[in-house]
Amino acid sequence: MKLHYSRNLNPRVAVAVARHLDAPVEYIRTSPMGPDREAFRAINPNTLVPVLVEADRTLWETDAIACRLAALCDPGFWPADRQAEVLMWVSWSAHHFIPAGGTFYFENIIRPQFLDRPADAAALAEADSGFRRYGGILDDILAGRSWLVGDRPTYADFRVASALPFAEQALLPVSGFRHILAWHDRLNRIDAWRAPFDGLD
Ligand SMILES: N[C@@H](CCC(=O)N[C@@H](CS)C(=O)NCC(=O)O)C(=O)O
Repeated sequence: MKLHYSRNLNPRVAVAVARHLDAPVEYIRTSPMGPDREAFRAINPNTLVPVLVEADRTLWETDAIACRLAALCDPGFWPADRQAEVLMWVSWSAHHFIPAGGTFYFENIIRPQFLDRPADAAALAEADSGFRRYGGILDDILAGRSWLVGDRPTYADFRVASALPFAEQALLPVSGFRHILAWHDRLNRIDAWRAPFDGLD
């Protein structure tokens, strides 16, 4: 199995999952929008990473890759009896929490590297309001539990936390959310989450 990745937000989650589950994957650092973009289109027509390539199937989308790796390596990471709850968090983060965090990530990390234009203040203001709203919901829930689903880390935790490793550089307004910060400290005790790219290209 080959996992094509870059060091950006979504592939970071996929690599963290693969390493956490000790999945037997070959890690291939890829620039899907770089010079090999046209060749990469055959692997993923979206020209984005991560992509998991197996002998008989190719999966793009971080969530699908995590689902597949959990099924192969540790079903408890996406537990069958709590599948809907994990999916609830995956969906909530995709539609609400990550778009807010992702705007900070894009405007404050990606844009200065690749785009010659100032940060979009209106987009950041909207993201700030979204991050505070949904962050408040997450913080309240985490006040009463260590992990989002059950009593061990699952993919729900990895997915909802996608933007948090970039909090400082992206200027995420996370400082008031003490339960989110404590939860992310717990996640950071997992080597694969804290340093997914250690030893990789
Ligand atoms: N919905 C996709 C989004 C994938 C995506 O946006 N990937 C970005 C990184 S976050 C990408 O490939 N950018 C080009 C690069 O990293 O070189 C997923 O969850 O996998």
